Amino acid sequence: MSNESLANLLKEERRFAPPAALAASANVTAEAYEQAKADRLGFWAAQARRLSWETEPTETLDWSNPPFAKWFADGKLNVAYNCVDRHVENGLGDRVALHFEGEPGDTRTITYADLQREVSKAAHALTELGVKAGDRVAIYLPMIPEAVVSMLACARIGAPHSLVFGGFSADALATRINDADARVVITADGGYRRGKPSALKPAVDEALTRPGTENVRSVLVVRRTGQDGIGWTEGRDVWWHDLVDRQPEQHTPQAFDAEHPLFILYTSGTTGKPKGILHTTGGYLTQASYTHHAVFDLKPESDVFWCTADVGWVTGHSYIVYGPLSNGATEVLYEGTPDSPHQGRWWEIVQKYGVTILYTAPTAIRAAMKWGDDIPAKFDLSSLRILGSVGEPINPEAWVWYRKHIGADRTPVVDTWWQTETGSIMISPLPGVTETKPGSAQVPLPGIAATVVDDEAHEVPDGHGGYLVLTEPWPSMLRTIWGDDQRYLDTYWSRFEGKYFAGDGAKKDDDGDIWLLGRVDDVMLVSGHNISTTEVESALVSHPKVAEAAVVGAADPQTTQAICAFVILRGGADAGEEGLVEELRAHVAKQLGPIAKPKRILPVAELPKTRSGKIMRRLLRDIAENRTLGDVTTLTDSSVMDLIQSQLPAAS
Ligand code: 6R9
Repeated sequence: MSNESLANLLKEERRFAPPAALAASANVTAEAYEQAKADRLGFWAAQARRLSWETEPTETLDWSNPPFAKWFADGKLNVAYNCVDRHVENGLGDRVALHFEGEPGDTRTITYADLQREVSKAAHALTELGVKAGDRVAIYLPMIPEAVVSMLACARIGAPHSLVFGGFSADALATRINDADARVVITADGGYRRGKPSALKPAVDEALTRPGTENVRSVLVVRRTGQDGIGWTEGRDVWWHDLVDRQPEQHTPQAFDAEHPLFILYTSGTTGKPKGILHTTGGYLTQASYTHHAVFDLKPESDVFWCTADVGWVTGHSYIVYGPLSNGATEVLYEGTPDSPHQGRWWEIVQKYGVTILYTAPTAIRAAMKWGDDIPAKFDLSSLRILGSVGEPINPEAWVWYRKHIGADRTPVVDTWWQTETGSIMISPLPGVTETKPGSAQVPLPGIAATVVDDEAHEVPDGHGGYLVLTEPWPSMLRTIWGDDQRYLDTYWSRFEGKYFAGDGAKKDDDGDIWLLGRVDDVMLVSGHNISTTEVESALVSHPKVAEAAVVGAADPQTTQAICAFVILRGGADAGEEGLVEELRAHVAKQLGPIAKPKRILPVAELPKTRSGKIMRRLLRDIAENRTLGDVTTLTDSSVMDLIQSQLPAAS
């Protein structure tokens, strides 16, 4: 990426200091950066002591065979014990672990003592099904407490889980079952989506007819919707309430090696078959736990934490299950969508449970902006004290809207950069320390080494752009790609020698703070200039009529690529308004310079997104270049593409 892209840096001068009271009682202060800098491994060894080990590790990092890391290798621990039992033993059995809110409005309150019983029973049930330490279990469930219980039950018996988003197709499920060679699948008859039951079990039945899934001997089925017409294979399928409910409520956890596999989670990437990202036990839990404590300043006795992600996304693994529960948090688990039955549903939940820390994705914030400021204004959101964002670069306008309309212009916003591969948050402000900048993830956390390099792997000076790299191993790093060490080396460690290549473009501003610019595959080349999709999108979103934008480079005979923007307008704006497109083009030119002016701007009603809310620019590129659409299996809603195509002006 050339330095040319720098000319496009959006000028963002707004700054927000941490609230004084928060800073005064913050879990982590500026000192942590100093400590970690002076002794990085000593710092992580100290964080590992946040956990209960059956055998304390004496060794912190074994990097003798890079990039295959071993953290805390001679230590032994049980993850479920750390997330559940130890809190009960510490007298916190009555503390609420999960406030579950189902989409139809049904609720369950699950204390740590309840969770201990449920996880113990589920662990016995899996053992009865023949699951042993090391066997893989696929989990294909809606956002219901059994998803959390299943993950912890697997961890308790050392059986790595592999979650597949409910809503992925039978094909996607079959590929993942096959690759991990899963022995058991945990699913439900269905879940609720937008007020209606939506079946899950039929996809499992179909997946299990595909070659390569023969080793699945049992399917454990939760009854959630009670819907009819659920197929049943005798001898293979078993109801959760028949098997789990009759198990003993006590279960003795066994300690596993720190490097014992904890889970596999598939990321689709842009090409090729999905990559099974492997995470292990001690290092993963150390960093998930520490980052949750540090970035969200969690006070377990008084906070109510809510991460809106699906458990099938890494964000759900680390910040619904392992981080919060290892810290003894009280949290909300919500099954449904933000707009069902009304567009204020999330804010109603914040009010109802007194949520103090909210962690969500830019896509949800931009949707709320589109629906209008008056909706959150109807609810009491005064319990909130910290807001987090993850999943995509957050446009400065969306950041400021989030702080103002959800956080009453009072709460810090922490923009957290990380990946399935990194396991936990890597780059983020600390809410009691960092003066925040809208749109920037800013600084690597204590103990994390990240920077921006140029094509030749040289660190760029402040004020320049390039590629984001991680220069030292970290505890929750992926250990490999399941079954494919070579692909692990090729994908992450071959681009820049000795450095982890994250696949994201980034730049450092004049203060050395990091700004993420989107996936490098998405960077556009226009008349010899590299232009980041993120910056053009942020410029568009800074126009009062635009709620959301997705920008792609489409092949162009004159300029190599031409910028093509798809925009969703804010509530009230009219897509047919005369001169609107010209007004938006001029706005981008003014913000970023004429080179970044989109050639085409197309107002649309929806954008194609993955289940975790990321815009699938690859599909928009197919549209912009009049190609047949590529793989749409990881799309939330495939009808979106038909909708967009039907809205396009003919042969423009
Ligand atoms: C946690 C998660 C990882 C990719 C990552 C980057 C994008 C995530 C971001 C962000 C800018 C942030 N990403 N957080 N970009 N700012 N705060 O999202 O994991 O689903 O594996 O995606 O998401 O492009 O490389 P995953």
